[in-house]
Amino acid sequence: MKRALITGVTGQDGAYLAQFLLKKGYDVYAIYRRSSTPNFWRLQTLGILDKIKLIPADMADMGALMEAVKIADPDEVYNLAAQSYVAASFDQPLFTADVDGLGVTRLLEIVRNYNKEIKIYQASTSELYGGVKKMPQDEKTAFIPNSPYAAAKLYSYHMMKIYREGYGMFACNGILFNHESPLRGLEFVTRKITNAAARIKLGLQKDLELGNLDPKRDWGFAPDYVRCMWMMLQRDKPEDFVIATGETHSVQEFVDTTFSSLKLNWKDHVKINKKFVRPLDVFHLCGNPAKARKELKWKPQIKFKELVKIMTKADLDRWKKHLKGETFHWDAPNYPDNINIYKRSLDK
Ligand code: NAP
Ligand code: F7E
Repeated sequence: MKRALITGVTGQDGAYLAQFLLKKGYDVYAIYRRSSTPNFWRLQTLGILDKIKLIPADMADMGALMEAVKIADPDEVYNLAAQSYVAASFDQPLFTADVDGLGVTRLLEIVRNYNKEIKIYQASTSELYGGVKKMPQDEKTAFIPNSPYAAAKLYSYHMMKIYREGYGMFACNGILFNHESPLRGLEFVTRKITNAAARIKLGLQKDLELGNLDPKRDWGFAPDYVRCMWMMLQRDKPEDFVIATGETHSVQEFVDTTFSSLKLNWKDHVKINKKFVRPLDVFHLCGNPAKARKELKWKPQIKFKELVKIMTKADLDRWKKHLKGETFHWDAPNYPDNINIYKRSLDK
């Protein structure tokens, strides 16, 4: 049985990837952050919390990370942990650099010392192309990061390449364009829109405040993208891949498509609030996934319109059930009793 170690398992991608690997028969280990309020709602929603072996660790804590790698003794490591919210990276640039940048070097050093045969996937990002004018962007496009988040991810992108070329390690960057789902965090623009539109439709909310409506993104569906992470590690040769749909749409188009699908006029509800405008934004992203299509035989199954439909329906259904008195995992964050959290004192 293959063993995988996932960092960032409580996030959108981590949850879908864990589900995917469990279905493939993997023994799934994962690190999670010990916080005052547990954050297992995605794993609970997918019904897989009790199937994952959880190890408390933080990307900033080298010792705990080292212990996690030893306990998991993995064939594959998927590094998805990050301070992933671009806007927050302007408020916390040093923390972002530590976790998203240095955290990757910590992991690489640990793997290099422990077992150089372990394959590592790094969650790189289309944000590396922040200021690029050329469309579409591919693996050969030069990077122009436009945020502390992107700068930290650019550092880790290069560290992956340096360890691959310098030490012969199987280290790959997946340069993933935006990908969304009903499990997307509520502060990201897509989920903020579908959640608010559903609430407005049901009379639970009146308005939705957004920042800049002009930026364009290449939005795909998260489950399609985690499949690709795995595919990258099944090859004989480690390489970096752009993962995208090849289509681009503005924030305003996302708003319009969502509200129209609920028979609402977005102009009656959307207000602009400068609070959500970033010091420096990224205006036009569109990826060219030709290399992934050719070499991994990967292609996205869900594109823009279907994505909006899936997310809007999930939020509408949830709020309808909420109105009937149903509760959800994310309403009641508790550490359930029946999960496999590794305890040093007991297990050693
Ligand atoms: P997400 O939902 O924000 O999840 C981030 C995960 O990282 C969470 O599990 C979080 O734990 C964990 N984390 C944060 N800081 C940590 C730390 N110091 N130590 C250990 N864990 C930490 O992000 P996502 O959308 O799933 O994205 C996954 C990865 O892909 C991220 O690295 C992101 O930067 C990158 N990426 C995402 C996209 C996208 O469109 N989704 C595109 C390109 C790249 P808590 O639950 O405790 O906060
Ligand atoms: O913003 C604009 C905002 O926060 C998209 C992360 O997963 O994808 C994500 O980063 C656009 C930006 O995602 C609001 O200014 C307008 O131009 O949903 P977002 P992001 O910044 O593209 C990349 C690939 C990652 O790697 C990241 O980890 O929407 N926008 N008004 C707004 N954005 C937010 N969040 N909230 C607004 O009210």
